Amino acid sequence: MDDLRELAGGVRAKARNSWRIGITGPPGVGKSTIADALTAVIRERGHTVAVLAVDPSSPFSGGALLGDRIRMDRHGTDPGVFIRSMASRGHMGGLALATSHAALIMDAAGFEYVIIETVGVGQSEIEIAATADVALLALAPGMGDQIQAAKAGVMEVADIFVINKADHEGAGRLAADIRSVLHAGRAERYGWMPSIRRTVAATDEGIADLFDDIVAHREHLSSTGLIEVRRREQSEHLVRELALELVRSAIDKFAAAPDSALPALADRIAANDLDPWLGARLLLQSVVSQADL
Ligand SMILES: Nc1nc2c(ncn2[C@@H]2O[C@H](COP(=O)(O)OP(=O)(O)OP(=O)(O)O)[C@@H](O)[C@H]2O)c(=O)[nH]1
Ligand SMILES: [Mg+2]
Repeated sequence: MDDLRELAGGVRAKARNSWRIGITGPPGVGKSTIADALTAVIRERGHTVAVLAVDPSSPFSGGALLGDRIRMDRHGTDPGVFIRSMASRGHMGGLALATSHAALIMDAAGFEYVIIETVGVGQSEIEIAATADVALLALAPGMGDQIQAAKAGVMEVADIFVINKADHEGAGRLAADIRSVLHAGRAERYGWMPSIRRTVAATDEGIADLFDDIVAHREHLSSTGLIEVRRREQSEHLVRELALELVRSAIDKFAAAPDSALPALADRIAANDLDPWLGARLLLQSVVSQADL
């Protein structure tokens, strides 16, 4: 990821031309299948596309890579398609940095669309929405209760709800559940009422309509000028993540130094001689004053 950071630094001055489509959702809901089908539609419409599958839970790129490769096989020889899987756990800055750096490079390489798939665990759904120009939340029938329960945060950041596996029973009920949650809260995002689209990604059904939704959302952001607001918020998110990363690595460096004051601080905390919060403040002060930021 350090290489990625360096590489991304080199392309930063260039204007952004690509449109970032984030796809998130629970494991197995069909995100990779949607990405694959969407790639086919985007190619049919004459655009190039890069697909990044990010696995926030795995430090290895083994299994996910293989799975995604297999499913994306129909685009394997197409020079207008670029496909990569990456793992973000244990890497510098996690998902937000990994994806925004990778997306920046894809942009510089001239891809018109960049699809970023992340499995919805922990904070990753919010992260992906903060990085993407359009955030797709994929769900499948039978997950209605899950929506009611814990997904409020994610519901708020989705621009398009994709009800995939609409060939399974319960798609109508799920759509109704989503609608009721949307109506209960402040649903509009950047002046856009999230659309709800049913798909059977495995047979490409509904995917062309899904792309039309993506285009309509894009036109909305462009014509209202709200894209500028969104991009600024993306930058704000990114710079905060970067700052956190700088602090984290400065702390690591501080702790690893041979003359580190950390063991002495820890001894005092262990002996109840120092409040841990005060210790943390002292640590932060020392780190920031000494750090080569
Ligand atoms: N019946 C049905 N099956 C589907 C549909 N879309 C995908 N599948 C199947 O669902 C399974 C999971 O699909 P994936 O695309 O790998 O799902 P994913 O969300 O990317 O999974 P993770 O990346 O592991 O979280 C595969 O066996 C797909 O063939 C659909 O619309 N209908
Ligand atoms: Mg997948």
